[in-house]
Amino acid sequence: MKWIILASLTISAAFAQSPRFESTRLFVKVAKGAKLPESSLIQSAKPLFGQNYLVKTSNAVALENELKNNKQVVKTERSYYAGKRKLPTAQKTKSMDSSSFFEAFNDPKASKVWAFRDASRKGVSVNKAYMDPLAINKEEVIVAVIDTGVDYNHEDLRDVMWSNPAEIANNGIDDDNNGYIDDIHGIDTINKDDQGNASGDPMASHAHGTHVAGTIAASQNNGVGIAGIASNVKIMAIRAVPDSSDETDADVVESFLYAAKHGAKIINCSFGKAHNEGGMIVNETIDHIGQTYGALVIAAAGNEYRSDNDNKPKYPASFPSDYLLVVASTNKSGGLSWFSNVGQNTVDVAAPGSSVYSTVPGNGYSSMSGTSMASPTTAGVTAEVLSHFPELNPISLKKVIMESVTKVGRFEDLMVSGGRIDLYQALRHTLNNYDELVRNQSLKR
Ligand SMILES: [Ca+2]
Ligand SMILES: [Ca+2]
Ligand SMILES: [Ca+2]
Repeated sequence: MKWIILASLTISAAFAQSPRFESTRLFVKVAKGAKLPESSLIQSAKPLFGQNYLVKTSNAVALENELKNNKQVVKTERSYYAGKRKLPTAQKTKSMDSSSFFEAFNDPKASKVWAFRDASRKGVSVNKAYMDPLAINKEEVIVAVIDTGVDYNHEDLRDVMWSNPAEIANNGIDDDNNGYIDDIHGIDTINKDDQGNASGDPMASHAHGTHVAGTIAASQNNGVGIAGIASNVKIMAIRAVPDSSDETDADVVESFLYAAKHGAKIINCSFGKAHNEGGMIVNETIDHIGQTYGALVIAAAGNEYRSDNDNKPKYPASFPSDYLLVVASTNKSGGLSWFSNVGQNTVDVAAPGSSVYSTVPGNGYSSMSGTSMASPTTAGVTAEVLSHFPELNPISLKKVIMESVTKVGRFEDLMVSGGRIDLYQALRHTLNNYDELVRNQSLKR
């Protein structure tokens, strides 16, 4: 499910049933040096990372039982569904008082993105950062949007889409031999071929993912639409969240691995579920891609009306990985959005997520609310910082975002950093502490 405000309406229904899992897929972790055991129940197996496999099977429960006492097998995990939820609808956008603050961009609708305002006006200082830029060359950063797909033909997104350099479009061939045919802008893990491979076309099935992508990276200064927060980002689109919001653990793991292996340094997760059946494979995957590929995962805290994630964990937001930055939502007044979850120990920062104006499919624009929108606001800020300082590893990057927040008194007990992120301050903070940050990174290795 996506973390959108309407989600809370159906939450009790989701808990009423016992959790559903995929009957034809099972995670299997074998002992070091061991091979995957042979079994008539195993149809095929895909190595994931370390000793982890995703196995295609005729019967996941029977295979689970068969492997239970096998000494070569460390553990098995089922691939659970998130549970069906209702999706958000676009809201009417009130006209904004855009005349009273300066604009860094010529995009006609950029003034509707209130997060661009200075901290004193409860935004994250995007305008200020661009009006007073650091004299540093910016490198391109790939940001993966794991969501409902992205309208990669949108007028304000088509120029910022990532393209797989080794793949030739529309020839029906997996040119780069990565297991996906014609994966130009990303993959669609929901539409699978007969062999169970994800399709190569992540076109949007719902407005959610397109909205998330625009917040991060919509083309700046092209005289059209809005401006994204980051200036040198390519969006990798990964469709893993169905319109019924019922994503599976296996698709989430596959999405993380695809994103990291193809160069995404920031991965936005505006989705999650309010239950976990004890599995840790998603957390292990986040650790793996952080350590091996230098990727930082940014996740929405969830929208269960101030529910405390410390006591009622949400996933992936509440996993313990150090490579996870978890985001609550703020409104135009600077306070916590009415729907946003909190967590003194498990939610890291807050960012604008109420009435966020961004791109929707078909060259459209609209407002949406949710921690789903606060997460990409943070992904955009984080990507812009990484563009300036590409040597930062994910741990340092998370640290500077958290240390440079604008403190909000009431947030002290609600999240780790106690404040709202700020692009201008994050860039200055990184510049001022750069030597120390990079030195500490090298000591860690
Ligand atoms: Ca391919
Ligand atoms: Ca091809
Ligand atoms: Ca634009």
